[in-house]
Amino acid sequence: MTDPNLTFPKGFLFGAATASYQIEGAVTEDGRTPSIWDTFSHTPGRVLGDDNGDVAADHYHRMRDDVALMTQLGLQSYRFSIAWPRVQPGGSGAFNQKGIDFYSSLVDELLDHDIRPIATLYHWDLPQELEDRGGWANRATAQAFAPYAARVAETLGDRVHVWTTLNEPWCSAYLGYASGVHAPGRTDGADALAAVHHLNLAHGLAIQAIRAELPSATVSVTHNLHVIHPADPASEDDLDIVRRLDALGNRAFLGPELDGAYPEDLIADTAAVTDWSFVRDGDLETIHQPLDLLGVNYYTTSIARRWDGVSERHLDDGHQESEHLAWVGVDDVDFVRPPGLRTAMGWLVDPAGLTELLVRTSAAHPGLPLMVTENGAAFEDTVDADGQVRDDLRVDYVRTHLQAVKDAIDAGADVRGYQLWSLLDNFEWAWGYERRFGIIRVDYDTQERTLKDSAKLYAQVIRASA
Ligand code: IFM
Repeated sequence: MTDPNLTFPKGFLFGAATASYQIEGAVTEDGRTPSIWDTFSHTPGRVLGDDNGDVAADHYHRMRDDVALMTQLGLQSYRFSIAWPRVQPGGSGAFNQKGIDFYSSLVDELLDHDIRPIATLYHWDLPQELEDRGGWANRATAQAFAPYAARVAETLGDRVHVWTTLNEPWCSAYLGYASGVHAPGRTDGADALAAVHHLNLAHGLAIQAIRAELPSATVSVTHNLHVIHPADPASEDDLDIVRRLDALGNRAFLGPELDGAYPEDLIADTAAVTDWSFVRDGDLETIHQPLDLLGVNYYTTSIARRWDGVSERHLDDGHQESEHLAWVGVDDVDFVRPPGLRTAMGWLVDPAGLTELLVRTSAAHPGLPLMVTENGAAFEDTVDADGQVRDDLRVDYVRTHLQAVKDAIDAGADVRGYQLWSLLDNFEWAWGYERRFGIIRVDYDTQERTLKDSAKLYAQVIRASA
């Protein structure tokens, strides 16, 4: 049963989210060329079980059936990403009409079913050729992003309800170039900070390109904003660690994008790693584009303290362990593991953190609407003898996090929608197919889809709120 109080303001968009490499498969079809994730996942030892996205949830071939499932759930929006190497093989030069046609058909299919398309231009599948020329550590990658964005905007046009430039550039920069647990698997702090800047620059250039094509488009970016609390709120040391993590994790992106400047403390904290000379005159003006919406991805909260150099230390902030720290320059961080329910990712379940994040972000940026562009949980699902997936833990997770969104709205946050992660079980990056986030189960042997109980609960909430 849904809680009768769990109703949302008129116009609030309930949807679900996915990403190209995680669901599409068909990696060599119709002109698509390899991305950094094809290379990474085909490198032995990089992904759990040496899984890869070659087939994934086979969405490329099952797109219409998947849209039918969205319709069955009553989804009002669908957040998907566009694979750059499908649309522009190699990341520069000629565009690939067949790749473009796939996304064009998807958008039409969604609109035919009254589902609003929310399109993300970059959800981590960088064309391999661009990585071969330096990847996000190279300014040229940001410059290459603009013509790609322009072409997609021109083609999909005003059929797209919300445009998102980047998904979680924190992961692209720090997991890809510092800790190396994501593609391209590099481990150099200076490269990671250069990647932060070039991702920000790509965002600004893409917004300009979209607006040049579609002056009235709704444009946004999505961040996995971090909620990090000090282990001891009275400890200056712990508070300072949290400030440094916040600078790297949140303000390194929101600073230039929303306020037109990198935080001074970030530049000072990382002075031993880089002099930030990759920031050129005019870049901050390019990055600082007006936004219509800010996408917020939320899964968990963290607790951090300054490591005393003696006691047992945890470097696992919820992503895969690496001997190289994702948090560039915060060499004395210790992530504390408080008791409490954790998901299969090891992430603490903390719905109050979502309320806190939405209220805080909305208050800090008045006039900028927010959308929860991802929220969800991996749990170890089982299929019962009758074929049903009774994913009670995910049901609770979804219910309590929807309540958390409602609490944030009631406390004054301007939140316009909720895109549940994820529509389907999919390729969970370095964890392969081992971690299942879907509200729809995918049997990877047969590609059969089964609505889990969480999907049924979500459909009820949507119906009750409509
Ligand atoms: O699967 C990912 C997604 O691609 C980006 N945000 C977090 C999800 C769960 O880890």
